[in-house]
Amino acid sequence: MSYIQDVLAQVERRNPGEPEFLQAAREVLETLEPVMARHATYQKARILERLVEPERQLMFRVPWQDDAGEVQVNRGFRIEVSSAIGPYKGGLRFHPSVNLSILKFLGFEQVFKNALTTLPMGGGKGGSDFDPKGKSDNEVMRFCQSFMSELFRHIGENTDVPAGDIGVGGREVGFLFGQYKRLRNEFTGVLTGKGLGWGGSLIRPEATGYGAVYFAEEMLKTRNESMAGKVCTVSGSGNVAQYTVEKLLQLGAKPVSLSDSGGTVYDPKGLNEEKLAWVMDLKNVRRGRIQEYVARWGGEFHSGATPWAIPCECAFPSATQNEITGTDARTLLKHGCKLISEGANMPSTPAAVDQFVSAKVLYGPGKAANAGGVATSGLEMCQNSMRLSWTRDEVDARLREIMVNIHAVCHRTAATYGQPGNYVLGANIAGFVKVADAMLAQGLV
Ligand code: NDP
Ligand code: 2IT
Repeated sequence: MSYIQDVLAQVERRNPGEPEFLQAAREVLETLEPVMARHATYQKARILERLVEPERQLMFRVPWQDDAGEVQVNRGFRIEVSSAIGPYKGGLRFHPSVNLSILKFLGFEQVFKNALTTLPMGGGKGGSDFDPKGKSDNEVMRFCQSFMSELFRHIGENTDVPAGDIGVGGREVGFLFGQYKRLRNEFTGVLTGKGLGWGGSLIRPEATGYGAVYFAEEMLKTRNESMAGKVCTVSGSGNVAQYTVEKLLQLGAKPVSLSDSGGTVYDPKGLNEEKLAWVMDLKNVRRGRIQEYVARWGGEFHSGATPWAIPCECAFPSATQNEITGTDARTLLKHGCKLISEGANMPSTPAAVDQFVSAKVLYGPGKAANAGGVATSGLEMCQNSMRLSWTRDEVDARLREIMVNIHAVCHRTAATYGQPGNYVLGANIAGFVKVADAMLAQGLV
């Protein structure tokens, strides 16, 4: 068995019952064969064995009281995977499916993604199995206060800087920040995704979706094409999906779908600014279901379905992990889909990734394509440190430049390692080398 397969076998033995973490570890490690072969020092220093073991994993009880006065108990987590190139950085996810495996996969991916941004951020992830759906604002506040009453002792602006992810948006970051400030008696940039009036950055809400489209544009340029006129499917209808649609519209593309856990809306006429504004109100204010779109704007609702059976030229998975199966990938390719830019983290199953890579379509894996969100979090940290705020145009220009650079480094690295156009290989190797070299320089830690 090869060295990498040995390491993976050990990861499998030591992390039973963690399928998502094993999937992420396998996906990264298997593309590192050529770099391990060229740099014997990485193997000697056991860089891979160290990276698959988070520096620290925190699990804690989160008791809170619901509006009926009943006591509820959830589980809280923070997985601090690597501080090799900066403070731990990564989002918090509140969703009933959250468990150790999901957060370890997200934290592991985050390490390489953050390295690709070129900003000084290590990797981590956290969250809870708390479900914000159907909860009152007061219940969400009490939960966030209880969650932060334990988390505060482990984080800090130079230690670990959480942000949002699924189920954690501006409302939750506000409640979390308020409780941190109260417990520590200090106003610092300990969280990103803050409100604009209290330390947030312009463009942070837009950044992940905008970034995924900027990355797509760069991939298309390698084939002398542009987004204009392209029919695009988008999954999800939360933060990432909404701003993906906004940027697609700005570039003259035609987004035709959105989804949530109830199913998919297909609008063959395409979304427009007015329809998107209505969706933003539905999802961010009224907190309703995407199915309601059809009654207001027409189109079809495909109950319980994902958007991947809808013919498209470009696909933007922006909901959750493993939302594109091998069968979905086959259908997408059969319909002529030539670009997939992942706004979500690990939305394609290994079978889907294999098909995209062997079909040589433009496939931008999440750790590259959705890095705009955390990159702009890095820009928020930078503004907080300087006690300054940049303009919208300035932050957007920096985000754009970062995405262009991530594309360039992934593209170049793939070519250097003999697989031009393979962004999976390019992203994994480029992210890994930066972290591995920092680990070598810092000794055995
Ligand atoms: P939101 O909570 O704002 O939206 C999530 C969307 O995905 C909702 O429409 C939700 O539907 C849907 N969804 C979530 N889980 C499932 C599921 N198990 N099955 C079907 N649909 C589901 O989250 P974000 O938009 O922030 O995150 C979306 C993805 O992007 C995630 O993979 C996240 O990790 C990734 N990401 C987010 C970044 C950010 O800055 N926010 C940065 C980089 C990546 P429903 O409401 O019905 O659950
Ligand atoms: O997956 C991700 O990159 C995020 N959820 C954003 C993390 C961050 O710290 O902004």
